[in-house]
Amino acid sequence: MHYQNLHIEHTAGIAVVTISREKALNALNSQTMLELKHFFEEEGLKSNDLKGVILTGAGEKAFVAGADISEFKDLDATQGAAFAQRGQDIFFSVERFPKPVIAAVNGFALGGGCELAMACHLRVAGERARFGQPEVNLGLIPGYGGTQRLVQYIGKGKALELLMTADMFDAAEALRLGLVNYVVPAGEEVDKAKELIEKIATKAPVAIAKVIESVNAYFEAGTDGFAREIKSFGDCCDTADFREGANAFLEKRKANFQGK
Ligand code: CO8
Repeated sequence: MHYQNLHIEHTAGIAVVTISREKALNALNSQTMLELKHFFEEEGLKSNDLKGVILTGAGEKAFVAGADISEFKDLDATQGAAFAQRGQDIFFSVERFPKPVIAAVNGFALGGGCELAMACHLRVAGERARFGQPEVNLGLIPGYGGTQRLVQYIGKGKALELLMTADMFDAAEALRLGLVNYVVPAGEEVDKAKELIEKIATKAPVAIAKVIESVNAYFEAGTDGFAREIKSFGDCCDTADFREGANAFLEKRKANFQGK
């Protein structure tokens, strides 16, 4: 696929995916959503050497300022629901990606932008990052999973307040609420995310994928997360990496994992 709105740079096994619509504060239009879908459902899954993905926004002002308002202002109920369904499906692909996906939040993360950051496994915020779910200002509610994932991260009471007041909050507050994992000086978001991916890359890749799958199972309607954990634990026992990890421990050496 020829990407128009994503700039993708691979360095040392890490894909830095930059959403690049700076003039519209990196708002997610349909083309950008298609490109995210292609990356997370096809291209990114094909690369065995990939250690992880970092999502960030072009420029210094915004991570992503939301879904592109100009595209959905005339939707009716059926079209709106289809729009939200498509977005949710793509964000599930991010959440279910088998390698770590980290949002490097370099500025505004509003509406669909906050929802995209929440679909990532971890979030590193720069000091200038600003978060919020302002949809009620537009007569809408979040449609890309925001009412669900905000509750998952910060709890029902505070999530309801932020969803109903549309208040923006800064990186320090996001850290206090448990929405982001780290706050770093502006400009250092991607470097911190790389450091985290490098650390995770020293672990057994199949086990990392199973951690992601098992944690996601907790939030899947109709799924018994404990049962999924048992199945995934068993799957890990069948891997060469488990033998290697256990032997390396007993032989007092560093494990050399092959991802098998
Ligand atoms: N969509 C389209 N364009 C945008 C968006 C957006 N979400 N955000 C900013 N822009 C554009 C502006 O229109 C402006 O364009 P132009 O220069 O052509 O006038 C440019 O980006 C710069 O923006 P501002 O001039 O407004 O910059 P400020 O520094 O004054 O303000 C803000 C920055 C506070 C971020 C402001 O731009 C803003 O409030 N943006 C909108 C934020 C918002 O409401 N986001 C939520 C959108 S709704 C959503 O995401 C729902 C997701 C689920 C959808 C489900 C489908 C139905």
